[in-house]
Parts: sequence; C-alpha cells; structure tokens
Amino acid sequence: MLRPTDNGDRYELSSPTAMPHAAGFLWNRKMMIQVTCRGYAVAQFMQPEPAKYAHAPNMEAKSFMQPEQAYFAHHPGRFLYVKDEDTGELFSAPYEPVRAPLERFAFSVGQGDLAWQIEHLGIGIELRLCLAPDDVVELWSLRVTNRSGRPRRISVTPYFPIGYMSWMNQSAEYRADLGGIVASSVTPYQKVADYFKNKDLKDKTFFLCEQAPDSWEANQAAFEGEGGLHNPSALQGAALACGDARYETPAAVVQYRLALDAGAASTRRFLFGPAFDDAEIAALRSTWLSEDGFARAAAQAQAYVAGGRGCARISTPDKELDNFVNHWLPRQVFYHGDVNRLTTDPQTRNYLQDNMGMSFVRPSVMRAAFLHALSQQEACGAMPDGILLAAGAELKYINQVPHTDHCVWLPVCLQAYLDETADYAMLDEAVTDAAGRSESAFARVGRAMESLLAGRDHRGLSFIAQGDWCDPMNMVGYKGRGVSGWLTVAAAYALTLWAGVCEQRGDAARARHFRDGAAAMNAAANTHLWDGAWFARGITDDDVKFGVSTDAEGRIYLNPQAWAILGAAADQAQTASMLAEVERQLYSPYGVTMFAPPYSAMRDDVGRVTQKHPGSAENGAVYNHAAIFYIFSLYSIGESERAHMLLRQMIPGPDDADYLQRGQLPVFIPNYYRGAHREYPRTAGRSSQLFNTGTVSWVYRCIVEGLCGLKGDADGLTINPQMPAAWQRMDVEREFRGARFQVHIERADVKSVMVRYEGKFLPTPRMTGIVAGAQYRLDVFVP
Ligand code: CEZ
Repeated sequence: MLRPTDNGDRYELSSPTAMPHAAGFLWNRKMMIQVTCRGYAVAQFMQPEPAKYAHAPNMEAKSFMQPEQAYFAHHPGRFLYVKDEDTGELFSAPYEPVRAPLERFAFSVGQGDLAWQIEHLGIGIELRLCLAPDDVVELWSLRVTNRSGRPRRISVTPYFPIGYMSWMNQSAEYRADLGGIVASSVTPYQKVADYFKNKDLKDKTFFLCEQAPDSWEANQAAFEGEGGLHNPSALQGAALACGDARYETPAAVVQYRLALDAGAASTRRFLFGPAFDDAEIAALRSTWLSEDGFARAAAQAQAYVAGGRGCARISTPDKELDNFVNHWLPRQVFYHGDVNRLTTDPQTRNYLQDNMGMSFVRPSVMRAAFLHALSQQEACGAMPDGILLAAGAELKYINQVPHTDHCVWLPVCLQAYLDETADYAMLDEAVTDAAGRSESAFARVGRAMESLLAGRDHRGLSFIAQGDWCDPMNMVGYKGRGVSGWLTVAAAYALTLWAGVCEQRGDAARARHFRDGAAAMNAAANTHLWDGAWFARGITDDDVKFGVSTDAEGRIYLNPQAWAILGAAADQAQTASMLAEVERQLYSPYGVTMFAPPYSAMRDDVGRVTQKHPGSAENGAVYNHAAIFYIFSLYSIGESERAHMLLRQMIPGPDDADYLQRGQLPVFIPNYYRGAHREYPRTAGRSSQLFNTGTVSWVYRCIVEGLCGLKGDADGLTINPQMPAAWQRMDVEREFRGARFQVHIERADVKSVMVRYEGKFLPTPRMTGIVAGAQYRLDVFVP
C-alpha cells in the first residue's frame, strides 16, 4: 500500500481510498500547496499577506491553515477527466471527482515534486506538479500513453476549479492571446482605505496551456450541468461549449481530443496561478511554459530543498526512521525556518523555535532571526506576541491576545544555536529597537529575563494573562491573577540556561542573580504546585488549582512535568513519580498525549482549549509539540528508552495498520494525532495533516543531540549516544562547525562511553580543537 522508493527520497501510495486525506506539500519562498492523493488542494501565496487563487465555494471568514481540512466535491483541486470517445467510459485522475475504481494508482511524493501514475481502460496517465522557485505558479505536466495495444480515440479534460473568487466581481474567459483561461475578480472590501491596500493585489487566476486546446469552458456551472461533477454534462458533447463566466463561478476547463496509436504517448504542460495583469501572465508563460522551463524549475526546486539538508545523516537498524531523518525531517525544518510558515507576523515563540531548527541547517539564518526578534523587544523588556517580518505587517488573530511566555524562548532557542556554533560573539551585536534605542543582544536577553522575574505574583508564580505556550488556555488568568505552572518551571529553565551563558562570558554576578531567580521559581513551584505525584498546570484567577489529582478532566498535563525536569524543579524522586504517572495516564498507542482525560465541556476558568473537540488539538491530543518537549527532557536525563519509543511514535508507520489509522504519509510530522483513545478509540491516532508545527526543530535537536549524542559546547563536541536497547550499532555522518564527522557507534563491554580516534581512546568522550574543513572518523563504544 505504501512504500519508500529512491532510497527513501520518495514515498509511494498505491490506493486513493485507503488513506483519503494522505497528502504531500510543496513550497517556495512565496507560496505553498498541499495536495491530497485524490487531487484536492489547499494553496496559498503571499502578497504579502496569505491569499488564495483557487477558492472554496463560499467561506464565511478568512482562516489560516486548518488541521483536519475537510474536503467536499467542490473543494479546490486539480483534476483531469479522461474519456474513451468510442465507448463513452469515463474516469478521472488522480481520483476525484469521478471516483472510478482505477486499475493502477500511485501517488508519489518527492522532495520537490508530487506525481501520480494511473492506469485505467488501457490508458496510462502521468501527472506531475512542481513549483517554480521564486514565482507563484504551479507547473503541471501530463503524459497520456495508450497501453491498450490498439488505436484509441480519447479526450483528456483538465478541470481546475477556480471557485468563488468574490461577491463583488468575478468572471473568466479563454484568452487566445495568452493561451489559456484567465479569471478576473476584485477582492471584496468595504472601507475606502482598503481600496488603496487592495488595488495592487493579484486578483486574476490563470490556467495556461502550452498547446492550444480543442475546446474549453470557463464557467463552472455550465461545465457541470445537470450531470454533477462526477459526470459533468459538458463531457457528453463532441466538444466543450467554449463558454465564459460573467459574474458566475469561474473554472478552468480545457479539452484535447487525442487519437493515439497503440503504444503512442502525448504530453501536455500547464501553468496555474495568480497574477496582477496580462503582462505578468505573458511573462510567466514565456519563462516557464516549455519543456525547458519545466526542467529548469524541477532542477531548481530540487536544489532548493537540497540546500536545507541538515547536518546529520543516520544509518540505523530502523530504515524508516533513517528515511525520515535523512530526507523528510530536515526538509520540514527548512520549510519552517526559511519561510516562517508563510506568515508576516509569526508568533514569537514559533518564530524563535522554527529558527532554532535552522541552527542545524543554516545557522546564519537563526542568528539573523534572533537579532531581528530582539529588535522588536518592548521597552519594558517583554517580547511582543508576534514578530513582524514585512513592511506594513500587523499583529493579527492570536497575536492580539496577550500571552506571557514569549521571553522564555530566547535562551531556550539560543542555547541550541550556541551549542551548534559557539558563536558567543553574536551576543555583542548592537540591536536597535523601534524607539531607536540600541543595546547589545546580551543586554536585551538579560532584560527579557528580568521581565520573566517581574511577571510573578505574591507567591512567586508566573502570571498567565490570556495564555502561555498553550494558545487557547485563555481564561485561567484573564482577570489578572491566574498563574501558569508550566510557565513558572519553564521560566526557571530559561533563567538557568541564561545564567550559564552569563558564566560563559565571565559575568559571575549576573549568573548568580539569574540562578537565584530560577531557584526561587522552582521553590515556589514546589510549594504551590506539587500535587503529590506530579506538578499542577496552574492556579486560576479564583485560586483554583488545576491539572491536579482531584480533577476528573485535565487531571495531569505533560508540559509542567517536561519542563520541571529540564529546569530541575523536580528532584529525582519527583521525576520518577512523574515519569510513572505520565506513562500510566498519558501514554497512548500513537504517542504521549498533552493531558488527560480530555475536557468534555467548557471550563470557563481554563478557557477555550476545553471547548475544542475532546482528543483534538490542545484538548488532549497527541500534540506533538508538547510530546517533543517531554522527549527532549527524557534525553536530558538519559531516559533513552522512553525517549526513543515516544519519538518513534511521532512518525507514522511502518506497519500498514498504523498508517491506516493515522491516515498520513511518513513525509512530515503533523501538529497532532487525535488523542482520547479511551473515549474515542475509532478516531484516536488520526493525523491533523497540518505540517505547520513547532515540533520539528525539536525533533531534529533530539535526533542530533539525544539519539546520536553529538552535541556541541563552547569549545568542543560531546559524544554521548542514547541508542535504544534493541540496537547494537548505528552510523552517523555529522557536519559540525565546518568539519565532517563519520561516527560509528557500537555496543560493547564498557562501563561508560568510550571514543576511539586515530587508534587512541580519548580521555573523556569529547572532541576539542576541531578544525573546519577536517574529516574525523570516530569509533564510539557504548555500554
Ligand atoms: O497554534 C499553535 C501555535 O502556533 O498552538 C500551540 C502554540 O504553542 C503555537 O505557538 C499550542 O497552543 O489558536 C488555536 O486554538 C490554535 O489551535 C493554535 O493554538 C494552534 C494551531 O493549531 C495552529 O498551528
């Protein structure tokens, strides 16, 4: 059903029905597209705010990338009807909208392209999608092959629904001069000021054909007729009606009539995308719409992804894990870090964590992002809810809701960068803020830490306002008194890390100050939040502790435990108790859930998280971001076995039953898998299919620093692999500070990790004096 090909570089799914929502995604610096195996698509581009060029019939409100996107017959997609003109038999590729059972189906997801190979009625169909690297345009190629052994007369009819563009103005027509269908619209607005903002938007959608079609239709309803999308009336005639859409829903439909001898094949190429005007459409056509243009785009897309290949390749007994870590994980990390999820105002915590991942891919990007974030620090030392990336960008949606955790991410993410690069000099960079005030990065992070210390109540616990890491936990502290247990122990961790940096710079006084602060917060957490066997999640405005043993729902949360381990709020006995409780209450067959039991109804002293469907998203799902914090904490205390098991559960497969239940290809980690496996076993494990998640930078960090145990420090590389017990050996290729390490790891009769380099054992498992450009071969022996 599902198998890796090309050395794990691609994954191929052989059924359009087994995992109907299984999808792949492509992106470039201006757009992204996610396409399901059946042909439904969600695409958006930046102008500079995210916009669409193929629309759903009518959406009540604009919305961001959704988890568990629902698809319906008129959902935007990219479809091709194929009809035998002698027998009248009809099918469609990839699968929708006809849904005819196909003799052969393969959905092949690559690093820089998505492809389908279909065979039915003796006709072979190959479809391939690629993006041009710096333009907003989809490049589609279609190859039709007559495999029936006899001459055939067929029609092929690409149908690209453009959908409901605008209630003010929408139309479409065939443009012989441009060589395709062009739909035009006016982005709806009501305020005069918006006219001036909108007038430069790309309000046209084009579908261009390399070869002029025999007929076409630009009107969705005219094409569909009474037959419905699974059997459009327009396909009954000898040709399409060559119609237009005049304030009617546009569609791009073109038809080719082909007479193919036995064994003959025919190729067609198309471009699909948004444009401002005819000139832009003509220019895109001349740049891309040719065999050569397609070849150039494919090569450039491949090169772009390869530019984000990351710093480690592994070879372990788990080949599926290898495939994921070597090909797909760095790609997803790179997507987050290079284009920041294609938003103009990423949440501060997302921006910092997504860029933390770039420490392992392209550290200079993390450096610049960190300094950019600091340039938006508020005068009081706090960090804003979002970081503005484009001129004219504004804080929107969730970024208008006050969350109190943003400063925590500064030292937490910085640590990964410093360990990878030892670039402590970065902290001396002068950073100028909006008010024109210039301060060193070091001073700014210090002030951010002061603001964490200041944001505490009389008990020494951190205020939560309308949320912390958990966005929808918006009513714990909206009256101004509620506190976050997670934030308290997370702030202690951040302060401890920052104290370490101060020490590194020889600033013992500051180091002591921040360590004292961390100790005070940990003490407060222990006094007020230790619930006997685990840490509580917080205390509400009305002084009610939650995330505690007396709660029937939301009894134990993962985040406070994970970060109490990281920040050392928990001692050994407490840790042992927490690990056991997490295992007992939060483990599921699909990973560790974020809390349990899920809430079944609104708790208005916790907030809208409790209103989400039980087991979905933050309401008790296997929320991978929370899971990876826990896994990271497990690696930090050498709990290798637990860490590995939970990490492995983040990747779908490798057995068919698991793939089917999750419904997702192992080419990305989604933001969540459904939880509530006790309450709703039927849906437990189901993937959200949403590839935007802060999880992946942490997964990369866990693989490199935890599993492989190759973690940098101020002047060297520490070697401490944490292989699961079942493994005897693994090999790692690791780039580090310009040098290349080939590391062979093997179990042996040793008491502690031993490292052999050039025939001699190192006195401690740590390499120093690393020279950029050099190659190192290490043999590592682990107990
Ligand atoms: O967004 C993520 C945020 O991008 O949720 C995480 C948070 O830490 C990330 O910064 C946990 O809350 O507003 C909502 O209810 C949404 O559910 C968002 O919280 C969530 C979306 O799934 C988008 O990824």
